[in-house]
Amino acid sequence: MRALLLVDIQNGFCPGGNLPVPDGDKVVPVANRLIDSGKYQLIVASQDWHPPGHGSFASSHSGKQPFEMGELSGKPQMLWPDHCVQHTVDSELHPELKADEIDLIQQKGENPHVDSYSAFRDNDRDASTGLSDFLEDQGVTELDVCGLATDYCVKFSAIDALDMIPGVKVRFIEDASRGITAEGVDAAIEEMRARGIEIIGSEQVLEA
Ligand code: VGL
Ligand code: ZN
Repeated sequence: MRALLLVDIQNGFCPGGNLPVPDGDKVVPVANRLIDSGKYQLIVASQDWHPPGHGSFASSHSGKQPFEMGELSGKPQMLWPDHCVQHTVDSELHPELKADEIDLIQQKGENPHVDSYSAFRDNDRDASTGLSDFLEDQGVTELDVCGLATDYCVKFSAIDALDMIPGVKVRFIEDASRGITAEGVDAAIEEMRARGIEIIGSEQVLEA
């Protein structure tokens, strides 16, 4: 069974949002074509869902600016602008995303003391969201991953999928994803490829 994981396609990561990914909104029409393709038996979206004052926010660390390194629970942490705060417009899925077709929305990033780039578990790997068990129980053998941002949440989600769902094949859909920096995207793609994740374009899904 083939599933699609749409990572963090939220207002906060699109132009006008609090942590905008360049051209982040451009993934929406591509994601919608994938959703409508009929190629997926299951469609899951992740949603970055931070409480106000989350420890990954620079504003929670005195004297720190966004995009500086800091520390969270004793570990190095990239400090972000306040973003995707629960129940704000910034945290909502992009309004043009075909949300009616999404079977499950997996929220993440609720623990103020640890960041959670992956849709599957916190960065310290202590707490899992339950998504890998759900996908395993559903019999998912092929998982396509795309969304925002390639160099953070998409990469960590794709690699964790491979590590946490027994026997799954994972593909990254490049044109349905955007990253924060060009260098970060190149490194993320290399890392995913090295781990055995196939890098594909949406046309490979649509034309299959
Ligand atoms: C993300 C930074 C902080 C992402 C989430 O969705 O890639 N990046 N929170
Ligand atoms: Zn976040």
